[in-house]
Amino acid sequence: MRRKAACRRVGAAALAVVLGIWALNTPAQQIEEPLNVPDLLVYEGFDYEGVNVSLNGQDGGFGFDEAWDVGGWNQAWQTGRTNFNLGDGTTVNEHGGLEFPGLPTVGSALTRFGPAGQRWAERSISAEELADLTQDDTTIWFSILLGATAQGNARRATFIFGDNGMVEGGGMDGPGHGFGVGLRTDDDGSSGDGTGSPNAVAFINSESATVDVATFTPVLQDGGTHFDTMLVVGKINWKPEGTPDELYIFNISDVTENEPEEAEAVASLTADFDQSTFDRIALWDTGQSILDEIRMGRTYDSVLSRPAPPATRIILY
Ligand SMILES: [Ca+2]
Ligand SMILES: [Ca+2]
Repeated sequence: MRRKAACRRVGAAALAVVLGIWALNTPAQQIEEPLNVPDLLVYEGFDYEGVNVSLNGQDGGFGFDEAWDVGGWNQAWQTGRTNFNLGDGTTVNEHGGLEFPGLPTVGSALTRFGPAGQRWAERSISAEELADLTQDDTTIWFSILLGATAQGNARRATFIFGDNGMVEGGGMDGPGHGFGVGLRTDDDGSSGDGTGSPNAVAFINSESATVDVATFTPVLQDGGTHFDTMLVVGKINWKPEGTPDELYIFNISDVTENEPEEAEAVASLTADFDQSTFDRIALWDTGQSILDEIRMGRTYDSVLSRPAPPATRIILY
């Protein structure tokens, strides 16, 4: 019996080693169904065919019940773009997509050719996912890859989970509510240019945004068209009405590390929402910043598309 037990231990150890090697050596793109992890409810990787293709009417990803609805004027919001008015993109892959070490990604990203005009877009989330994303006394998470444009007068790209869309100037179309992240700053009621930092953004029964400027700014390499790609994660703690809901923004530098503590947030905001009205994600930009790999889920692991923390995997094996 002792020998059998020893064999089982050796076998388990060998299997753990093999699985560990597999986990270390398997490129994200080759993992089967990399996005199908527990508690990941909404995903948009901008996996669309073609070069310089309009986002309007595209309906990929999952967790939504409508296609993208795009407004604005001049330079279109497109996928499959690898050239920019500052030159060829320095941070995108051959599909025009952003990547981050260890994060599964697909296809292209969303961007524009330059700062002429502005664009906004929104997409409604399906009722089943909304029920899980808006419960009092729960925590939800989102993640997004951001490539801030090097062009200093156009760093305003914004992502919001809320109950209204954004329009001209990056405000909401009538008083709205939402939490999110943006490169924008606030400029006495209208958006201002940011430094490249991933700022916390909220619309609090307002047409204009409230912004908390982040303490982190990514690196802009010499000659870069965009700052180094940021993996930004948002944590939202929903509270019953009367108690402020909480938004924490994190800059993630290593996807293998444990869930960050709230004290590690680079920006945060609070607002007393009735989040049961939240029904969509909304985007806005005036520049050529790059947005990609939008995820929303019930856990930190889910918005990194990782099945469980490494420690948990070892116990299971
Ligand atoms: Ca992508
Ligand atoms: Ca609330």
